[in-house]
Amino acid sequence: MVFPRSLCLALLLAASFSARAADCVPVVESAWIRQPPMPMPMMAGFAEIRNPCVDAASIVSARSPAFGSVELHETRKVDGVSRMRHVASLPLPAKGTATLAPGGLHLMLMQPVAPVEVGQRIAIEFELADGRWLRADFDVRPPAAL
Ligand SMILES: [Cu+2]
Repeated sequence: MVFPRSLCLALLLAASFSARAADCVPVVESAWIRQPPMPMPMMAGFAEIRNPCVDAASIVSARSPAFGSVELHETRKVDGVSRMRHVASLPLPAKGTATLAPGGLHLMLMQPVAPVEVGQRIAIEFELADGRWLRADFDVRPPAAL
């Protein structure tokens, strides 16, 4: 029995699309850590997390070998005063991007295991709700960097 060529092509395409959906992972880009202007027990990390996939995802935790504790935080102005709150999960819409930037969502990096120097690259991993992990290297930049 011979399949029409167009049917074969359709089956191949269907197979590759479903594999792509399952294998698709969000990507961490433009990742950096702002070194505090003076030695402090915590510093902030920023990045763009792009989700090129057809399925939405979310980040539920983060960790780094360079820090004892890593949390997702959001800075908000309440009555003119900047306050930070812990964020339980960070949604990554399908084909969308979540931005961690100064003044908004950020990674709070606490309990550094060693002094963090400008120019270093620090590995941070993000846990997705489905159990997969994203890994990224964060560039340490001087305090004035925006
Ligand atoms: Cu914070």
